[in-house]
Amino acid sequence: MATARGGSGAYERAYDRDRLRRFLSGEAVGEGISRRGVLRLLGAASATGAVASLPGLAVAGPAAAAEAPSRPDPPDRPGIVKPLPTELFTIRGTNAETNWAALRGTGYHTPIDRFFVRNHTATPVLDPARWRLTVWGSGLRGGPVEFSYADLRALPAVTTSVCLECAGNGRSYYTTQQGDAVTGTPWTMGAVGAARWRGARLSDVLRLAGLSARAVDVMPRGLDAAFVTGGTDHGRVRRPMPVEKALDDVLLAYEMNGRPLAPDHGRPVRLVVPSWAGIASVKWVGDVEVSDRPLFSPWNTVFYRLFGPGHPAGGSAPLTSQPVRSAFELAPGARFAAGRGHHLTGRSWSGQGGIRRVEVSTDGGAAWRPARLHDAPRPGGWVRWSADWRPRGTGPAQLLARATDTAGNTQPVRSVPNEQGYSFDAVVRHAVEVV
Ligand SMILES: Nc1nc2c(c(=O)[nH]1)N[C@H]1C(S)=C(S)[C@@H](COP(=O)(O)O)O[C@H]1N2
Ligand SMILES: [Mo]
Repeated sequence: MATARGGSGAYERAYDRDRLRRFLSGEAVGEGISRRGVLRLLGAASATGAVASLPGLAVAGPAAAAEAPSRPDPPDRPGIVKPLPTELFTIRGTNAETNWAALRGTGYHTPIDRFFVRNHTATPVLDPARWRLTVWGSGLRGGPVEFSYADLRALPAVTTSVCLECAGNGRSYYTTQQGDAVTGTPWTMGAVGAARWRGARLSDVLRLAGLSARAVDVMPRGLDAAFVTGGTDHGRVRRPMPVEKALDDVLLAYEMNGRPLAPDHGRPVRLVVPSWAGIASVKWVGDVEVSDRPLFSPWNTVFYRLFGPGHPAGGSAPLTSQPVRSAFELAPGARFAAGRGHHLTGRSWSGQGGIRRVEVSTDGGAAWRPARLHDAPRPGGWVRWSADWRPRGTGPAQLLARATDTAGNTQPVRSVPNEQGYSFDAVVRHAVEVV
């Protein structure tokens, strides 16, 4: 359902700016203390079990802990369940990046055997029959309410076809194309996929749980192990969103491409938050806090915001909708025979609208021509495109694709850098070899 203001990206951005201002000026939770102090506070709350002692979590918490041992992440064996053949994936720490060459000819939806996996820790293997979702917090009219897998399945089902993408997708190009120093998983452009998601509306669940008119924030939390990095225990993955977004188009998904969710993608239930950075789409969701005051977690304070010169002092508002991006369905350094006709294919997508135009350059960015679009522009989705190319001389060449979305955003030549390398939207210079 769309609320009066729901679905308005501008409203959400204004909301987040306001929330952040309140946070930084000490009006909200964590009053009078620094960002670092809030993190300590959050760490302490989860360590003392203040939250885990809620009735619903007494069941879900220990069961999840037993089923989700915190595994180390040797580079050859990340905590991912599905096979990761090298033709389909490039392993990056606990994550698996889709190889773009493996998407050629796969159709609109990314097959699950090649859908990227972004895990902060490791995939927990959860039993749908024992799983419970607990909805709780000051934004409800009453106490915590539990839902079983069967309860969710019994609610009206919604199917939606949308991209899921990591905010850090394309991060490595900050360094390789622009010379910027950034931290984080060095993805190329394969931390994105499109799937047909099916599930219950989060809005239906919130209403059944007794959503109050005072609710402002909704924070889902995963059942995977706590995320520990640099000696700090950040607790389990969780990130708040304004109640307007939660009531607008968010799903509690239990199916992906017509099958029950695979363990790596959130089995039994995950959030799907269309058009927003992937971190919003919490996997293995175990509880949802509904609050009458703004909520904070490391994932909307220290992570998933833009820091550095070129961004507001103290950092940007928490990231929400994704930028415009494009990729060729090609391996890096792919080889093409000179003097022959080649059919170049790729995809473009944006979190701010459908894709209405894609241009391709096969000479490093000097000349551009329109690509043929094979899908209609659709918010949250991507378009497949193609262009023909008959290279003449041999040697290295650069292929570029530049997309424009229905909101008028066009991919720039250079992305404004940020310390953690999010939101890379510049045109990628894809190096190939003509032989
Ligand atoms: N519980 C939990 N949810 C999570 C994550 C995680 O590590 N734990 N990673 C997030 C991030 S950063 C992304 S980009 C997406 C990735 O979803 P996928 O692995 O299904 O592709 O899940 C999000 N949800
Ligand atoms: Mo992500």
